[in-house]
Amino acid sequence: MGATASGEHHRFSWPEFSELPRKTVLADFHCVTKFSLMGNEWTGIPPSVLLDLAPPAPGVKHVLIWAEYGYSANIRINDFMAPDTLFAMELDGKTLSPERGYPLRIVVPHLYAWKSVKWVRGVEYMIDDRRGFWEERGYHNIADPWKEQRYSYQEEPGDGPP
Ligand SMILES: Nc1nc2c(c(=O)[nH]1)N[C@H]1C(S)=C(S)[C@@H](COP(=O)(O)O)O[C@H]1N2
Ligand SMILES: [Mo]
Repeated sequence: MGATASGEHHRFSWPEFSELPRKTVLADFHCVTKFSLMGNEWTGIPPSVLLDLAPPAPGVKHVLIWAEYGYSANIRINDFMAPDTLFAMELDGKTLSPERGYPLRIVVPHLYAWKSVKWVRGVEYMIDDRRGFWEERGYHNIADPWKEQRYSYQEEPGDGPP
């Protein structure tokens, strides 16, 4: 949804979506409030596959990942397209459990874990930057754990919407 190249919303049924080509990524997980979980093996669909099927309009710089219960997270388009980002359906070779995001979650291992939205419902392409659930409540718009970008007061100009 949002700023697609065609201007149309693309919808995928679960059978359509789950037949897309999968890959597996080995990744650590960094929560802001908990210790990192190490070495999970996630299997799912790379965002590049979705970007090919539903191309964004020129000028799209961020996506909002939408979930059940109104949860959302803002992810920069280059973090979304990063090689370790995945729409995961399996963890360590097994279908995701409900607590871990069944049937679909995004994993963005190189960002703080609130960006790894569980129970994904949709992707909104954005030309104008807008905050997601935690970013609206004081968390960093970009969230690189190696730079310890936890809170929005740490943002530099251009990291988030004014
Ligand atoms: N839909 C949704 N996704 C979410 C959250 C949430 O509350 N709702 N919490 C986030 C946070 S803060 C963390 S630390 C991770 C936890 O993922 P886990 O349950 O697989 O460890 O999920 C993230 N994804
Ligand atoms: Mo978290």
